[in-house]
Amino acid sequence: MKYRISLAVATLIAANAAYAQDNVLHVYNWSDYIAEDTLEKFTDATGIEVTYDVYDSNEVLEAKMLAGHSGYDVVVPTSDFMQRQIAAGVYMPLDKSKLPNLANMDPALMANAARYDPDNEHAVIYMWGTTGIGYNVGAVAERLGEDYEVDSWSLVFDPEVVSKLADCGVSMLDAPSEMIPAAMNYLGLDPVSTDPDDLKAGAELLESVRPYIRYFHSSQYISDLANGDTCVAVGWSGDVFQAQARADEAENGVEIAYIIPKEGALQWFDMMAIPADAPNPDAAHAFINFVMDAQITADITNYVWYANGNAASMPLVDEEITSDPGIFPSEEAKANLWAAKVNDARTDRLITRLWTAVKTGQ
Ligand code: N2P
Repeated sequence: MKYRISLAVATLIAANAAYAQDNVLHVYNWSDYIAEDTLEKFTDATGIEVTYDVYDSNEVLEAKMLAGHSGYDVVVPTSDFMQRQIAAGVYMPLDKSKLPNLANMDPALMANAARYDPDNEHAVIYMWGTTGIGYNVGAVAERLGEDYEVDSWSLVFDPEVVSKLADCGVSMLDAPSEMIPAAMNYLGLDPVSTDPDDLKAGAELLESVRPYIRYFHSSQYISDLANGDTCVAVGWSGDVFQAQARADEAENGVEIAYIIPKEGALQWFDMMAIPADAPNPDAAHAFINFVMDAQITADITNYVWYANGNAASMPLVDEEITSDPGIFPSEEAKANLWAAKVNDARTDRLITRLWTAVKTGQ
């Protein structure tokens, strides 16, 4: 009798272990990019446990995807990087029969994303935003004067201006494919040009302001801006708004603002995709479908302050967010936004080389 009970128990444990294994989803997403309760709600709804890791760089994600066997089921590349990764066979086609919430997505935005992934075969929009400038209103006014209008990339690219801000801390994204084009655009060059001379000119501009930059990093600036440890950051729209929200909450007297500079800015789309070798593609589809629920996506936008591609979620997004031109740019600002193009390998190598020189100052 004793034996039979323990056998039953052993069988149960084994079955449970197998079930637990099947019911784990591995997500790899950008840092500061999800609501506090999204994963818990997903587990409650599906019984699938989630392991969640974060990154703050497309290059880091790309290296993992190209190496393969990442163990992830859902990842979130930016669309231009994704296009190259799709070409390398990194992602599986989505099974749209498992994604009924696709009906919630904004057709115009999905058509935009389809420029990188025809028919949206491999990915759906997670969030989108711009790469602009976050700044501490008081600290900047103190150094440049109350009347100085912060509306231009000159804040970080004009040595005369940025040198006056160096003491309060200026940071830039460690994102070569975004920073060099921003510099090119400021110089009046086409930001998506792949002409090596244009790229070099952008890098030279960055090198000229390098002495005034405290650091290059793509996630640390949120808390630094919020705490008043830095005063200017080239950063991603929602991250700057998160810094603003944190400062407001802390009531520390720090006022953070975000601008899309008048010369224009990069507009990017981050996409949910499933690696071709994902261990649990069923759970991955379940997760992507869950995120496309109108309320779930609205909850994420309301927490991370990024625009999404989900039309059905819009009525559920806080008015404070939908009415903010830093998050949903005006028609005028939209005309100046540019979209990244996928780079060929040669251009990519040049950008990497130039960026190393910018960062190390040699
Ligand atoms: C979230 C940053 C996501 C924007 N912290 C980069 N595409």
